[in-house]
Amino acid sequence: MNNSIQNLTCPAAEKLVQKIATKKAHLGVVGLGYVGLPLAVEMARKGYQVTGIDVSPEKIQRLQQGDSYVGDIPSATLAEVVKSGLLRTTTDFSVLADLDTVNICVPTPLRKTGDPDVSYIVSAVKEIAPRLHRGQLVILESTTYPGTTEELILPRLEETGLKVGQDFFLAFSPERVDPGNAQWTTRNIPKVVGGVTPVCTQVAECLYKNVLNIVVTVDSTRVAEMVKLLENTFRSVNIGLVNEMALMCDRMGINVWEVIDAAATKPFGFMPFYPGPGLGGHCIPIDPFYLSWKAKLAGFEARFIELAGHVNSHMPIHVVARVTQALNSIEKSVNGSRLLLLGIAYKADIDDIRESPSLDILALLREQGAHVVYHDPYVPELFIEGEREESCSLTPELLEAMDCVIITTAHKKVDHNLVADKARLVVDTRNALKNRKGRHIYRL
Ligand code: SAJ
Repeated sequence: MNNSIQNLTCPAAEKLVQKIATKKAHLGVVGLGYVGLPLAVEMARKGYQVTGIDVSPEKIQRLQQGDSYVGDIPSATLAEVVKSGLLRTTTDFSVLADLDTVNICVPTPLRKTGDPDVSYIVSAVKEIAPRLHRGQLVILESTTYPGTTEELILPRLEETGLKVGQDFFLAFSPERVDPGNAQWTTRNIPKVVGGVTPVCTQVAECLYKNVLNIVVTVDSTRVAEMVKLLENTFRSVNIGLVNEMALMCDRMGINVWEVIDAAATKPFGFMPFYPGPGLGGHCIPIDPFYLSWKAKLAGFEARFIELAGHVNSHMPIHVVARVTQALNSIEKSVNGSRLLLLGIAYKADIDDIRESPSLDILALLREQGAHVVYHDPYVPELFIEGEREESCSLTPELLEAMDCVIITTAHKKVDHNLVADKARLVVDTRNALKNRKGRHIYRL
């Protein structure tokens, strides 16, 4: 029981803190994806009555059967909290009227125009607002531009006549879930949170302190929103830098991988990033553009973000140029060549293909007339423009039949030495072959 929040000047806040501290609060999570479901399960495992709400009947059905669709939550763990009755899930938003706290964990993608798509947040708030009641805490967790909580959510909630910081409480807390990371989990990743008012921050802090290990409070929702964008822009810009280093080293005949490994021996002031075929995933390629979009509205051009985006999005084209160069060495054109793409997922040892640069490379090679098949042990099948494709078995015969093999994602369970032994040509965009030598091996 953790009610180390003292001197609250607001009776409704005092009451909510007491309910949280004594585990009598009924907690809610809207959006049961890779962020919301682990949070809901963590809350239930701490003994709270939790209601998870999602718009997908299929998801709710699977959850009610204790069948997890999120890799980080084993079905056994899910089944335990479902069976105990502590975690209930539904598509019915009317339950919001009975909830003391609501965490919003919905997607925040980009539109085709490159502008932020906050429609999922707006939809969630439209369900919350009419059911908002005195003493309720609402926390947005979806990654978004600074100002979203106070410009998009706050007005819609205060239209009810209830006053923030007095009747209800509103905060922002960036999600930091790293799917597949066994060391850093929802429970032990430090949780940053900032409220619209100091009381909002204190109430939100109380909730997280009773569910998670470490809570870091900041002064406002805007600071909390910006924290996440700095974290992911940091990655995007540094990946862009190292991709540009790769292009530079290629032009200068220097092995960039060796350079990075040697630089990484510096025990301070350096953090290694690695070149790759481009930027995949639903965070890093997207989050920085939420920031640059908002900065532009403030009359500021976020040049690092734009430049990193340009460099990173160019990498698939560079990979295709490497493939062309390799095929030329055996007097083959891309057109008509037989190619194997090794790895479709956007990063190693996961099955997520969202924004994967492998898909861009596949499309570019096919546009040039190549016959491309793929192998990815985590992606057994793929649908491209409605056409279903299957992952080929990685056999010596398959490798020997290819004109060139392109390693785009270096899954640990793939035998890359077999590839180097059997393939006529290899374009290795991930240094999966490490120090293997051979005239048939081309690196980024
Ligand atoms: N990538 C490189 N070179 C690198 C690192 C990554 O090319 O040195 C590529 C990856 O192949 C991938 C993309 O960038 O295509 C993104 O990779 P990522 O390692 O950043 O992984 P993500 O997208 O799963 O990012 C998540 C983020 N977590 C959240 O947003 C909550 C990010 O903040 C984490 O730092 C990251 O996981 C992580 O550390 O694994």
